[in-house]
Amino acid sequence: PKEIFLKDYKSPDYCFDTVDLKFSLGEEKTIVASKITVFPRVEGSSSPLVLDGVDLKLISIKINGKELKEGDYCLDSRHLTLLSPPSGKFSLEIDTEIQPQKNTSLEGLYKSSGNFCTQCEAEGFRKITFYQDRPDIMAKYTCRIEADKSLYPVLLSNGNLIEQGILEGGKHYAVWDDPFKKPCYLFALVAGQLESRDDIFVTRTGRQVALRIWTPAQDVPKTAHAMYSLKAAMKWDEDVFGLEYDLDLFNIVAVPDFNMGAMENKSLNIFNSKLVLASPETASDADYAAILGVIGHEYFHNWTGNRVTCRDWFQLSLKEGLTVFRDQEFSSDMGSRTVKRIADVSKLRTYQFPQDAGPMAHPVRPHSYIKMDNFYTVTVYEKGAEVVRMYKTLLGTQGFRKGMDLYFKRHDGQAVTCENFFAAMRDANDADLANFLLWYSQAGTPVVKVTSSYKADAHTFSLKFSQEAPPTPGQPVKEPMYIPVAVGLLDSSGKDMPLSSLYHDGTLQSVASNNQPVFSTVLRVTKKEEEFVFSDIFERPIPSLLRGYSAPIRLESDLSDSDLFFLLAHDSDEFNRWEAGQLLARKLMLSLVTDFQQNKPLALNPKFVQGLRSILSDTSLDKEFIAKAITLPGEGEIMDMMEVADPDAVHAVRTFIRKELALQLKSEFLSTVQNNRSSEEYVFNHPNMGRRALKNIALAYLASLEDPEIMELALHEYNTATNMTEQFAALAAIAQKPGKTRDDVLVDFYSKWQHDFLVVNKWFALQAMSDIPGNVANVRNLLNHPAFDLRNPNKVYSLIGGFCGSPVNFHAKDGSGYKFLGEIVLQLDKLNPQVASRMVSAFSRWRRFDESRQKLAKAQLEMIMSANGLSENVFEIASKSLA
Ligand code: BAL
Ligand code: ZN
Repeated sequence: PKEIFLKDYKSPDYCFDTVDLKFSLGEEKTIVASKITVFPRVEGSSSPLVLDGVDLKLISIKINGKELKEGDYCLDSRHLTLLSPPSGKFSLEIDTEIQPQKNTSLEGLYKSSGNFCTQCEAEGFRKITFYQDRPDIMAKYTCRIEADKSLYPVLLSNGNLIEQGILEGGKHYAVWDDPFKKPCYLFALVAGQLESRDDIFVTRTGRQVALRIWTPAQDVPKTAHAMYSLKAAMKWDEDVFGLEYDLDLFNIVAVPDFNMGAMENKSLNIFNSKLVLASPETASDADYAAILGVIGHEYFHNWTGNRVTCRDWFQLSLKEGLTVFRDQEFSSDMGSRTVKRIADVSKLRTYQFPQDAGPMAHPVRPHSYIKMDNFYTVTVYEKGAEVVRMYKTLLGTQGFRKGMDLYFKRHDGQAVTCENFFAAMRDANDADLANFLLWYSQAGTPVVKVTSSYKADAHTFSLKFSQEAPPTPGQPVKEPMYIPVAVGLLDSSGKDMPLSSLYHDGTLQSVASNNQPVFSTVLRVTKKEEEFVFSDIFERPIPSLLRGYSAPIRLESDLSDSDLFFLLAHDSDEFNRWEAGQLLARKLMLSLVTDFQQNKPLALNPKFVQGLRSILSDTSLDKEFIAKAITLPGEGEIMDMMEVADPDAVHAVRTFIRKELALQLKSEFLSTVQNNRSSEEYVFNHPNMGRRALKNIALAYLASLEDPEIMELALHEYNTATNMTEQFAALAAIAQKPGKTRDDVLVDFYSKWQHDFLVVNKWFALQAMSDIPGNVANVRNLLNHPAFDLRNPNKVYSLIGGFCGSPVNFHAKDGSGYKFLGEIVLQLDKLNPQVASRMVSAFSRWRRFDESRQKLAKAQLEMIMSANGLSENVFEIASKSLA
């Protein structure tokens, strides 16, 4: 397989102006006729025109109406090359045949539940027709769709419907015209038996936009929340960024078979059903929140992605990091900012930090790839969003908005790079952002160490920073990064001290704003070692560092446990209150892991229990915040901090702490469950979600006890729940303990919900993630369950992905988990390489484990690498993991 490098980027020799597509959709074959106006980018040049094309049957090619003969072109399994095209503008017509009904890769045109749909990003358009399949080729499209009317009554594509009618033989047609230039990855087509929920959004300039969400008829009632989310997103983008929707129609289609979460095709977003369909009985609060965020995300792409797109795929974070940042802000504004920030930072730590520390580590803008699909990663998305957030932290809300405005003013209708975004932010604010661009090119999570000292006689408080970015594949040595560190100083009563000035680089600088002291300031840490000294500090403060998690780094400070308990109780930055609790929990867990490994008895620090008890009983706190604050760091996060990851020890310790907390806080947890029941109808809002989250975590703690009364309580909650959030939480609580009750309730849940594939996926995931010893056998059995299907990505993510997320069973000492995954990856690779490569990623950190596990995991990777006909997707991940 061939590696593609950013440094080799070249502008295309040919541009496309207009693209007219005609699809004749059929059961046996589909004919795609394309007519493209082509012109050389440099006038007079007549180099060969190379078109991408995979799994296509070429029927004919014409240039300016004249059919080409063999010898005028070259065809191989990936390209169609026109050897000597005309030197000026010309028309290129190509007819191809494809078989969407056989396409299990779910890229290009394929069938899902009998309907036709497309997924073209990143490089799926080349499975539809021969084309220059790269994002810097932007053209205006029309699309004519012809299909059987009774089988496919709804025919959709991008833009406006300009014509439709009846054809002979029971067929009909529709013609769509998209007035905006777009790259082919934003092309979309849907044809099928669908019905819509319709609504209208009136833009701030008074235009009426028709909104339609399409699903099979029986699911239309489950689209109310998606419609609410869409309208909220449209309004939010106007209010916050001044961005208005630009067409008179916006369509969303939900399909059950989809590799990703959703896709932002111009005016025809296609979604994984999981991220559209919700009802209180079938979807949890987490599902509702995900729908809000992803509907927002895809809508926001209309400006950040579609109107301004990427020059090449290396720039993916230009649109994804920015759009994730935008959806995070949207969700924050719609709910609790602190809780959303905690959730986003937890996600970064759980998934991105390990990637950044492993063999697949890559910069936010990767330098190379074999398969672009492998780079839709937490680094490009979530770390990319943190990079965008740092611009806002450095430039302020208004400065950031000025940068965004300039970005659109300069680049609307263009395919651009991360430097263009940086330049817009810098120029709009006349800012010195120094070497900030290193965030795009250096991989690895920087480690920042900070030590503090107070001089009572001089009234100064010093923070000394040192930073180190760890080596990553291909980048042994790193330069110091530009790191914004938001800081506040707490006095002995727990209040923020006023900050007015500090010494830095030998000068006294003001940190006041309009001559008024501030209570939090952003230090710009840019050197390998650097000191900031606050003046006029009249008592020893306790510093609150990296407030709001102002940079994606690992911070190591000299704060003592008692400082952390103080911050947990008092910090005005709620994120850092949570963070202080997490730091204490991490320290505690790591020290108990050592005790466990040395066969010492485990004991819980009473101060830790007391800290959690105070949080749990603090009625002034937001309930969702409390739920987050009493959640222990995940097992993966703790393993990540160990020299040699020990999944058994970490699991034993986390289980011990949970159980001990449940014993010692039993009465608090019991009253939390009782006081947070509700007889009201389900409402998706922050207070109600907080109530449910708190009740559910209390129940989960209690269920770790061997206590028949608690089992009764959990059963009661399961039987009386009126929404999926509480029903599923009760099921999960019961399922913690193997036995008849667990088995019966799992059977009951399936029989209740077997008609709803999204709920059944939750049932698969719950069993797959179980820490019950030897669970691999149960997961193997579930592969044969009638509701399971290896061809459906959601089912694979639930069952196989869920299993890999259970450290004790996936990393079982006997290698049974690794063997299972090895077998599945090979089966999946034949059906859907993108999904297979996501699954094989679970092996990538095999070197973190003990020798015996290393040997077993490595053997599976080698077995995969030796398989015949391995996809490039799996090859890239497996080979880089072994390198
Ligand atoms: N562009 C792929 C799906 C998404 O990130 O929106
Ligand atoms: Zn996106």
